[in-house]
Amino acid sequence: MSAGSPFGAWLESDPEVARLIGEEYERQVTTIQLIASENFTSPAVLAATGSVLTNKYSEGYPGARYYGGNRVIDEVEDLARDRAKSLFGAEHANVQPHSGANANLAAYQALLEPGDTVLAMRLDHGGHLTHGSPASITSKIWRFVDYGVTPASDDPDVPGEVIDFDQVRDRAKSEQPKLIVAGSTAYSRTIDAEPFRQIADEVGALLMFDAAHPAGLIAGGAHPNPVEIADVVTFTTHKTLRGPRGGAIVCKAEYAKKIDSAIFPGLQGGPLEHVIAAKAIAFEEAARPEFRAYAASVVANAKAFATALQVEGFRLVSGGTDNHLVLVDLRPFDAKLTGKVAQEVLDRNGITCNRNTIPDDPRSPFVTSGLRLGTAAETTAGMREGEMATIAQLIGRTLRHRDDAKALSAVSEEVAELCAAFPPYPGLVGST
Ligand code: DSN
Repeated sequence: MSAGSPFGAWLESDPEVARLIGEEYERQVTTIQLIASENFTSPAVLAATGSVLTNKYSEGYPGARYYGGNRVIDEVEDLARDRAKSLFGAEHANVQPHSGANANLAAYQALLEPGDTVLAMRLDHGGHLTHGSPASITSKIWRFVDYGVTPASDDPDVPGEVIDFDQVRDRAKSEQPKLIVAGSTAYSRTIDAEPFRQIADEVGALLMFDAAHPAGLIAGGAHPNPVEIADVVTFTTHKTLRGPRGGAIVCKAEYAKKIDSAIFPGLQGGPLEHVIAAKAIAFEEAARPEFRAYAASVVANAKAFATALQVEGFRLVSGGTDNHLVLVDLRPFDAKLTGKVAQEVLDRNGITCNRNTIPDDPRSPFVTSGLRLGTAAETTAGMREGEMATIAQLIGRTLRHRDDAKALSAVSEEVAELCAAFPPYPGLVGST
């Protein structure tokens, strides 16, 4: 095992895997993590995901399992469900989805019949694969129609590249969807559930809010809570919520039975109770006052980052951010620079992020003209607005001097110094 890994002697029986985990640990703590859907979970969450709960089969739900020996597991899952309900003010919670994609699939399965129409955000305007991408099974089972964002605007009084609610209403009226999906995977503005609810009510549709990205901001009071407004809210537990990798669903009591049946036996088999225990820990952590401060810092950092990126000459989709991410349009910075090349150059120099399509991107989703950058992980590591300005400068220098080995070497050194000053796991043995 690498000297830098804090994950102990149990892995020594498999040196190959131990080495890889150690190397990944080193990568995470010595490079800057800007992927908007990632975070650093707490040591307690790491411990629960590595616990003996992984040994247990518990198909079913607390009090109604298909296997014996679930007395303790029932308590674990009940605790996680109760904490999720309390955190989001929900009537019902299902903590079994293995991922956000599964949570979305289950919600569709619970609320729709095959062939029903769903109105959701366009993928290239910020929607998710499970919002009806032709590549996703969702589009093979249900009929998806889409809405997008308004055109870019130079007029400060006309907000550009924000959800076009006139289009949402027009599409809802003409397509008569059974379900409207609010929520996105690459949208840097607040998503208010209220106007979606109004439109859904006008056309007699149900409303689902995909809160995969803002779940932690919602828990921490830095984004409006859609739970009382939407019929069903799906989310992931590993992004801004800072828990283990996984999904969850909260909903009104009237949909509880359908949602539960859609997850099991509809979509999944045995739940991952070690992950559910870790979700319970994350829900408790997110209810603490310090998590409110964290959520506020994530947003403040993203705003500072946005300003500093603009100083570097980058155009931001919608002109800025209200949440944990910014979407950079690289074309005004350098018309020849694609998202793919930018991601690769940054990666080689210790800055981890992902390429992303921008609205109406002329390039393919594999190449793209944009980068998506998020502040959730490095805020957990303790970075604040000053460090965000430094990272924006490092990004600008890396991409401007991407063929200059000396300039890139200087960037890599500064990245290493910055990461050494903000270790995400300072209490763990072997961490830097
Ligand atoms: N891949 C997730 C994200 O990065 O937003 C969504 O599935």
